[in-house]
Amino acid sequence: TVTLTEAWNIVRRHLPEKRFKHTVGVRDTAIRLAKHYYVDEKKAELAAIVHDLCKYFDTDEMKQGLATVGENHWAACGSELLHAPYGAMYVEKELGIKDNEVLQAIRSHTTGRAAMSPLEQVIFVADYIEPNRSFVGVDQARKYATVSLDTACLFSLTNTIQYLLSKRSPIHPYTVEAYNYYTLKGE
Ligand code: DGI
Ligand code: FE
Ligand code: FE
Ligand code: FE
Repeated sequence: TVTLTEAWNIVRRHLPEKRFKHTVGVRDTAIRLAKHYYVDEKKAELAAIVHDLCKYFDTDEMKQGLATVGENHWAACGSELLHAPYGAMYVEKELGIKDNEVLQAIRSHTTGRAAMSPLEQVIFVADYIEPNRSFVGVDQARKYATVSLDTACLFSLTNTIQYLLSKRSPIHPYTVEAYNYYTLKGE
């Protein structure tokens, strides 16, 4: 498996400046949340560093890659979703990352999913609230992140679904399942 330093060097080569800065923000935020919620900091750091590695990969290449492992249901999706499941596949194969908890956190970082592990939640929330993010509601999301991971996830999912509805964009079933799960859990 790659060391954290090796992972950084690969990520630096793959990502443009802005996305690299975002990744630094996600790394710092993920480590902070991991400490706060007693999640493995090293796993959080590794997942954060590589989470967007495939963000600018070719859409067709990612679809084909996912289809080779039988994941054909991504065919209608764009790179904004594909980079997460494909990224998990890619870092396993190309970087030798074998830790399934880390791979799962990368896989679910965009859509979320029902019943995420604490590590998945840390990455999902860190991606949403890292310091370079500046959308309406981000301060609220940062506050919720200090309260509980479930609350922060539900807020992020609700906000994302509202945003997608306002654009008349499709909503991935995993996002809906995650929203339903954390809504029912909070009742
Ligand atoms: O890769 P990042 O920009 O750091 O963040 P991300 O992986 O969370 O991707 C965010 C983008 O993905 C944003 O444009 C919203 C979009 N997105 C999140 N959930 C869904 C979604 N798009 C669709 N179509 N469906 C979803 O469920
Ligand atoms: Fe991403
Ligand atoms: Fe995200
Ligand atoms: Fe990201």
